Amino acid sequence: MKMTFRWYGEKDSIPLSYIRQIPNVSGVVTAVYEVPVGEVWPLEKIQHLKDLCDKAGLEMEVIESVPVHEDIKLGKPTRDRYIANYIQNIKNLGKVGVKCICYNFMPVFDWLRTDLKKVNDDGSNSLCYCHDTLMKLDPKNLHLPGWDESYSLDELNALLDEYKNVSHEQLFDNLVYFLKAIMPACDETGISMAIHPDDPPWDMFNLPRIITSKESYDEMIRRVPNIHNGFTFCTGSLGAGRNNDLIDMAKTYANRIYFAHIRQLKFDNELDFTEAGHLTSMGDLDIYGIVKALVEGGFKGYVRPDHGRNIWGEDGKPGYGLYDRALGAMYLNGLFEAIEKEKK
Ligand code: DNO
Repeated sequence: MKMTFRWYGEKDSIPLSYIRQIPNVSGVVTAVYEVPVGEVWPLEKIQHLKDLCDKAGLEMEVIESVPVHEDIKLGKPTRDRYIANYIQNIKNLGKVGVKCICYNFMPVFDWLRTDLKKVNDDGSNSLCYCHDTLMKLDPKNLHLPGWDESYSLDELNALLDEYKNVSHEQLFDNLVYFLKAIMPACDETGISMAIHPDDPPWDMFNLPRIITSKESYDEMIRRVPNIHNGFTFCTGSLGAGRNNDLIDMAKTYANRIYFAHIRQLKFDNELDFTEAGHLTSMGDLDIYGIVKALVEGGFKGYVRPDHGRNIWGEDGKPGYGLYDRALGAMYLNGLFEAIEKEKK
């Protein structure tokens, strides 16, 4: 396992020098942010990021994310141009030693939360999800906390209309089409693709969501068995699906999980949740059991502590402050060390 930490590039308020001081963190997970979705990332920009990481003594082996253009998800005739760009991105990233690309296939929206600063009993604050609140929102006039409003309302409306005719099966077919097209570039560069699950793992605003469960994992591997087709195992995303058995999934797919996002949830009721500190006893996910299942299954991927709370007066980027994620990294370091030693 390699412990990593997400870094939002030069605009991140957390400098690489601080990340370097978190014990056992060997590298950062980052991306080129200023290029529009679907376009090719200039090699100079990638190289610049890599140079910054090198200088800080950190690896840059994981990219999160190379986003997938909506035309690819919609299966539009224009998708082939965007897939060609994606392939070029894979090749360019391969040139600087990237080994893993995290991406998602969620239509229109990425992760969704309704409150980014819910105050906890201990005075820290967390991201949380309240289903009723979300359902009361009008998707056509949406201003969601934490969601970068990269679409104008008109664009958003047009996009939502286009998805009206896309079923779950079609969306899955479009994912398979995309994966089959990019696998040769992955074979050539050795880069593994790691799909991030849908967060939360159910349909949103009538938009289909397809990476939600063990069945989705089975289907992905069945349809694209290439070894470079794998997963970002995000415990918080999958864990919100109350029926998902994360320990079983971790054990079964340990060799296909190239990247693990590990975080904790506290269930508020059947659908709602609040993000909690990483420790098993702070929430409803058995973080110890999950790490044990990964280790015992032979997991050799990258790990990062996922969303942290804001603690110690920090007012960090929602989910991505320094302190609680650093504590999370240390907790996970301890779990991995103990379980790996026991295994030996
Ligand atoms: C949220 C993140 C996601 C993730 C993308 C991957 O905190 O885990 O935004 O980066 O879904 O493509």
